[in-house]
Amino acid sequence: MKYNFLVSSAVLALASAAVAQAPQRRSYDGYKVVRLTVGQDVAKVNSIIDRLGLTTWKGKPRAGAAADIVIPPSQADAFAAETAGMEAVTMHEDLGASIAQESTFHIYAAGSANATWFESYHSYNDHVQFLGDLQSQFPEQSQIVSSGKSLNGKDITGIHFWGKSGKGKPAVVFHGTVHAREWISTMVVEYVAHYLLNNQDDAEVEGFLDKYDFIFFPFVNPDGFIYTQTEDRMWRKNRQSSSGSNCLGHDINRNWPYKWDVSGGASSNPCAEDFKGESEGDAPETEALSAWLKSTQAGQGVKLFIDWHSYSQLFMTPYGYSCTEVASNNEELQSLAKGAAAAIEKVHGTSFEAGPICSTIYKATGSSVDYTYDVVGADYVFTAELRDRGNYGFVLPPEQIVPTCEETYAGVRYLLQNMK
Ligand code: 0X9
Ligand code: ZN
Repeated sequence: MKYNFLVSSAVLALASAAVAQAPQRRSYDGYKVVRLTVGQDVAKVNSIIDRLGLTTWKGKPRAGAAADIVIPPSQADAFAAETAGMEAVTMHEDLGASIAQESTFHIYAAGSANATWFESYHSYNDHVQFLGDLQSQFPEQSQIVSSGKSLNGKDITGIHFWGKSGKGKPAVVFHGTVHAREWISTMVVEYVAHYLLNNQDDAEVEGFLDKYDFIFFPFVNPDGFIYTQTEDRMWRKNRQSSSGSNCLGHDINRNWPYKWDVSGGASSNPCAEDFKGESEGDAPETEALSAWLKSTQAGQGVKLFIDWHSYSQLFMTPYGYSCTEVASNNEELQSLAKGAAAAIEKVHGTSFEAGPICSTIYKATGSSVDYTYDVVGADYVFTAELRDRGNYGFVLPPEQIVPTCEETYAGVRYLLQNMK
């Protein structure tokens, strides 16, 4: 059974009286999302974006790249006129309609943490219930953990699981939903947990669980995620205020206390999507997670860390803060990233590019990967941008959740098979 989380209150009432109606979110009805080929016209594209007051999904336009631009109905004609003759493809004809379709969640019956979960997106409360249910299906081999509290006091909930050999082994740590709107990352982290726990009769999976502990946090940014379901589907940051500004939100992936001050990889403007925060580590989420990672490293050790994002289909390695600094085990990291990308592609033909963050996507300072690699000292550190490459972007249709999870598991499996 399904209910539309936001649009159809009648269906909602029929489906289950116990499900509260969510407040109306910001409307994106009639908004288009267009991928514009920038080429060498960076200044021109920037000027169009600024003059028409548009937003972009993947940072500022860069030469030789594409810009994914969100256009309200009121600016559609002006945008078409200004970009006449330029190469452009429409990603969403009507972003509001795409969001409505994506927000048709299956009803989750408590206690039923099975594979049908991955057929739709879900509310935050259902996610917490699902994780608890998954844990209670494996009470001897798992526990629910918290790495601390979000700004609004939500636990950063994780599931820690291990095999028959018991806990305390080197940890595989996953982070999902760092950026609130990247819903597919939540599903992927949960899928890998669900898959490993439910496939222990497979000798390979049993071997993985005998070798490592797995500690997965599907929501690094619970407040932001809730906000995408109640107020604005396109929200990215946490919900933190900054002195002297009315804009909210610190970008958790620019706030980690390492190389935070290096210029050119984050914004100092509280209104920007990549606002670094007022001081390093001032986001409660970053503060909690950085301390948690350090203490986990000091205890059982962190073998593998992956920060899951979307979209662009990239499998990346340190560093983000510098395009010239090279990770000390870079050769091995590149070989693993390339191997993971190849394994992913084999499943459904989805091709991923592999390489260091700074040269593969862009310079990013204060990011989780650089901190976890250099300060924590984890052995293998990656960040991935999941599907797609720009057909749907952040609003990935629910039909793509399962295939995305399946191929991502193949990438994870490659790493688990090949790490030393
Ligand atoms: O800008 C980012 O933080 C990441 N892209 S996203 O569209 N998902 O926001 C890329 C930065 C590299 N990733 C990490 N350093 N983890
Ligand atoms: Zn992201």
